[in-house]
Amino acid sequence: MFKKILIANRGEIAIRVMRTCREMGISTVAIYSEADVQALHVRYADEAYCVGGAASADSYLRMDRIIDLCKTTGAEAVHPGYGFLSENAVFARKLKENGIVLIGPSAESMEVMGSKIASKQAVKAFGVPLVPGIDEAIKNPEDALLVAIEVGFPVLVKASAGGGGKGMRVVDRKEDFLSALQMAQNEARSAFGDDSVFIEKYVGSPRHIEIQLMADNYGNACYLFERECSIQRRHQKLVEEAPSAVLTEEIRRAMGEAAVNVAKACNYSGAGTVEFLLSENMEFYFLEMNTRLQVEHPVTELITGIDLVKEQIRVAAGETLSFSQGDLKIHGHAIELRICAEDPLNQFLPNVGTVETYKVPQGSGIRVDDCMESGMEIPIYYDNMLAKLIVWAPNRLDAIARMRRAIGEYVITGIETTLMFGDFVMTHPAFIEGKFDTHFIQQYFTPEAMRAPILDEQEQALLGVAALEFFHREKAQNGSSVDISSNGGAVTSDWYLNRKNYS
Ligand code: MV4
Repeated sequence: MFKKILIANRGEIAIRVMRTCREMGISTVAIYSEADVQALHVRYADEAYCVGGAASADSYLRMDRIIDLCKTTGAEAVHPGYGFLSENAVFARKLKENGIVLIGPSAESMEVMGSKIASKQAVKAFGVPLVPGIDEAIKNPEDALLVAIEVGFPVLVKASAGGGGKGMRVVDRKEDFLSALQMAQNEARSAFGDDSVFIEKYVGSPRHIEIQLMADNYGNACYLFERECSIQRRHQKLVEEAPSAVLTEEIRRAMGEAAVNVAKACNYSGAGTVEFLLSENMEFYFLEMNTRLQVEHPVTELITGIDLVKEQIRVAAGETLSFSQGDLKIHGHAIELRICAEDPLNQFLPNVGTVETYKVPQGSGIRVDDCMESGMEIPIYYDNMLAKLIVWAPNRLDAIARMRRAIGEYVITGIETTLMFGDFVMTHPAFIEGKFDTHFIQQYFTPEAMRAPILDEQEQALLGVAALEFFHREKAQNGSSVDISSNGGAVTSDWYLNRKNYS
């Protein structure tokens, strides 16, 4: 086993990784930028070194300095976290050339999965379901039009080098196809330096469901069930949960097995996530694979009892997976809320400033992954996700109630965050009933709905668990009677809105 690991990241994920290292008796090396001198991840580590200026390109992305630091500190392996260098095949290759282990997959796996076209071609032979369309870069626009007519409009033109929603264009009518194709190619060329585009049937109201998997270097691969990530805004996830409220055991197994086949198709090693679209009629299609540990991995850890970082480290050190598929079971329900420095009342605009008071919720079933303390100034150079609030409970409704309780206890003053938005989601009938797709925020969210209590005084007495029981009593008596169209469904108490005064 490794004796020392360098964590090439910052913020909550750096601390998350170091916590597991400490439990495994592995010492930790942190890196930091000039903007992060005061950061908590620096203080958590056994050793920490400044690698450059505030901008990521001058510090957290400096491969040369990171590799030098591994040599001078004697770190045998690098954990890249997510973002930064985590899916960079050049970095993976450089580490290997220098005899340093990357805690992640091979450069080759990253490259195949980094191209949408290459990944579709690789997984097709393994029987993984693909969205109808073509899995080749379009060469002849006229031929592409024929394919588009065959799969039926609307179709989606996607850039092969795109990802996370970048480089996509919906085409509703065949009359618009050729000009849309041209524009998509131009956009792809200027954004990614690669004008390869392909087409897929547009899936109208999909859910985003992804499968966590783990593979070792001896051909073993297991799926650790799904995460539902449909509550997104502009391709940024805000709420994730495991398991999904809608998967049957049969679909869960089929999706899990498809994900394992994706891993086999690219000779995968370590932790990875396969993204699927789930259509309204419960058909699922492979979208892409993320070759890193993801932000939302804690919900999977809470329902499986597996420490994904520990498994990553074990696999990278050449050990076999510590479990087989038959050992894995879903236990209870977990929900994660991302706490971002954004103002939901003002179009989720990022805001900067200093955190005045910071107090985390505590008690049964609560996990907070953060890197924050009272008085901390938030650097403007990096991602604005500051913390993750994750709850576990024996079932989904209890997890929702627990999330509401935890949000109520959480105190963050000085900056605006997405905490209150979390309460909007937890109290929305469509969320409570599990009837939502990737359009949830667009469909239901307004600042007014988040601010305004929709229940009368008597009903407000039903807050908390009682509010959930109220919705479900209604549902049981009248079918799906709760009107989710008229009022946005926020249940917000004076106590909740004014809680800063109580703290
Ligand atoms: C789609 C789609 C509908 N049909 N593909 C968005 C991000 C990228 N990973 C793929 N995405 C989509 N691909 C077909 N054929 C709809 C989306 C999509 C989406 C997917 C997951 C989560 C949120 C989304 C929001 C808008 C569009």
